[in-house]
Amino acid sequence: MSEVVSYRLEGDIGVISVNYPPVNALGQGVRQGLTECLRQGLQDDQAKALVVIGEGRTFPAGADIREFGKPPQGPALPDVVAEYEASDKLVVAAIHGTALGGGLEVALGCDYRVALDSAKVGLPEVKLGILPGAGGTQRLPRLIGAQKALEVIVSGNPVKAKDALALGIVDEIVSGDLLEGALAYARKLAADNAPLRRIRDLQAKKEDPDLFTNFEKSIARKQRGFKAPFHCIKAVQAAVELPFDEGMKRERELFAELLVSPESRAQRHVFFAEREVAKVPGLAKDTPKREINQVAVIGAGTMGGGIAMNFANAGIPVKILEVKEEALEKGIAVIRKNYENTAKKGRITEQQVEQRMALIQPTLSYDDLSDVDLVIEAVFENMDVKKAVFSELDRVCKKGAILATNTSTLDVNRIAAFTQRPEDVMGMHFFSPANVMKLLENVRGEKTADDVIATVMDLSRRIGKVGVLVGVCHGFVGNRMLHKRQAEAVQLVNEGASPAQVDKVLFDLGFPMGPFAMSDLAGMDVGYRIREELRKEDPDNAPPRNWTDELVEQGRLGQKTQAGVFDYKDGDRTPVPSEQVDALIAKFREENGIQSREVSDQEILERCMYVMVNEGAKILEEGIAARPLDVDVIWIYGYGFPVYRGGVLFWADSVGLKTIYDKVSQFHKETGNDVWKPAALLEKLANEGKGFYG
Ligand code: HSC
Repeated sequence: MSEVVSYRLEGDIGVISVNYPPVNALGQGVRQGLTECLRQGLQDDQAKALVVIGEGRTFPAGADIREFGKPPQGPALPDVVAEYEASDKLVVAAIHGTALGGGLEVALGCDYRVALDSAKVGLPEVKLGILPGAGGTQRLPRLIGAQKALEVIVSGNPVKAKDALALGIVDEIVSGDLLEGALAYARKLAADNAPLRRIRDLQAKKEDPDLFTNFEKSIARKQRGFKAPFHCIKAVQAAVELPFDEGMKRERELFAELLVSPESRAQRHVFFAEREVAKVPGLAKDTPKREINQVAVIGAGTMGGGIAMNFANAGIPVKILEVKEEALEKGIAVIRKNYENTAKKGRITEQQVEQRMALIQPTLSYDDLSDVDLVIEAVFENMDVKKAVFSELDRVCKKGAILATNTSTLDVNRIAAFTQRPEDVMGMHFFSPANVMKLLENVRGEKTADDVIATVMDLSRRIGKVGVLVGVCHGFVGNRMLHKRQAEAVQLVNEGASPAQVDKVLFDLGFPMGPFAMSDLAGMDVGYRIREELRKEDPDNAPPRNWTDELVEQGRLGQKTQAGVFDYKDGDRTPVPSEQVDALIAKFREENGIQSREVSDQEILERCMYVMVNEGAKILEEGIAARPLDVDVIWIYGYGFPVYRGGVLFWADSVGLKTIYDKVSQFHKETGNDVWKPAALLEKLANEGKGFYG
């Protein structure tokens, strides 16, 4: 008998209960148990109807993803669902938590579904690069129509119980005790002699003759490079066009194709990596955490304002400090406008706008920060300015307050040394726009205390971010790799490529935009300031001047001035190649005696990507990132690296580290440039025939 699913009688209703923490995933034991308990319930003469329920935090949240790629063990989930659907006793699914993927598919095999008002249902398989493979693509369109089913399946987004009721996915909302509610509902159905409801017997309706072509068109841009959303559409189309059993066969074929696809392997890797980054090697699980109930942000500019919004969104009061009243007022007005725009799009209510604004308290005085538990500094990237801020924070903040810097490149250890409490100092590097981007690079200083790290990592999740712990070096993980790539992109242009060509190669790899469009978006002056700071602080390691410096000096700062590496038309973010910039590049080549040559797309790909892989390997060697997965999560959530390629280092494994190492060595020989000196780790792995992931 299964240990993870049990059967008992509650009065005249049989209860099948799944208990497989943490999320009742439908692993082999659960599938076996569900089948056995169903059979037991069917044989139990005292049971007039059956209820399926999950113990602990949720109804099954899907198939057990860890089983994918391993030899399948019966019973297969589609067969389990089919057996529930074939039951000649009424079965009611009682849903709480998140009935996702295979979990919802089991519920769709039941005759009726009741849900707690706090529950969510959904078919998120697409986010793992697969599709619902236990009949979800065949039953949901039959239940709610093809259009709505496409929206649920192709987005993969969870649906709240109340909306699921409106759609017809659930039949009844229960508040209070779910089991009691489900038993009462099942008894009523039995008493009323309610019919069995087998979704397979319904006809799926297509409301619009061009539904599938139009739907495909509507997602083409957003889902560029992904395979699963398009397979999901094909599967739903089969539900409309084929009899149920043939549709199931089609679903199975499409599922099988996706399961072995590199895209799905990468997306599943990201699913686990995203969770793994929270577990910091060497940091005990039970490390105590400091309480964070009141936060402050220094600087009400774009970054500071965005950072403050994260806390207000999570219901945490946040003070925001500026030295000049005008700047403070402007910053607060921008935050309000951002919220109002979100409300206009219907994503939050007017009431939420006011609630969040009420949590943001402007101040002009450092003395107001004496009671805060955490301060995040988001001022100008300049050591002298940081010194002034941290000296003030050290003076006013209470003992035990965490002092964080949002610096993207400066030395956190030096910043910590401006205080008498370096153990309380660490970096919290938000990515722009800070209220949107999910990544938070949390930078551990030499002296940062363990409980400070544990607190900040936990807080990252509380405010909806993916926090990755990194060590101190110039640019940390993300920007350190990025700067190497940007420099290589510029060098490729110096040699003969055009900015548009370089951008296209990286766009085609799956980046949301190329290196030059990206610097135009961020503002060309950002990189310029960093380079200038480096030229002052560390001239030996600073990059030589190039045509991009000249662009900035001519006032071409990027999108904000409608001119950067590319030109921009008013209100249009499309980069247009600029003759003025081409002339500047030609002048630069001439002045430096460079003979322009044809640069192939393959060379662009190799140089822009391999330089990052090599730098990533150095970062691992130095312990700046603990694991390859930390680097990958940073690139996915901070820079839009395509999820379906799994991250820069996961992608490198798919190319083969020997191939990359050979090229890196060749570039090193040809250029003598230190950046191409092969990382010892890369060399070792390549020689052993291994990848970053073994
Ligand atoms: C699926 O269902 C395919 C089907 O269509 C069937 C196909 C059958 C085909 C057969 C053909 C013959 N599996 O996120 P958290 C772990 S695909 C294994 O921190 P939260 C997670 O790794 C699945 N493990 O919690 C973590 O482990 P750790 C569709 C899973 O409260 C722990 O649980 N379903 C797992 O923030 C806690 O997770 C999904 O995609 C799973 N399915 O969020 C749902 N789900 O502690 C994926 C979680 O060791 N899951 N874990 O780090 C989620 O979205 C979130 O985990 C929840 C909970 C919202 C459920």
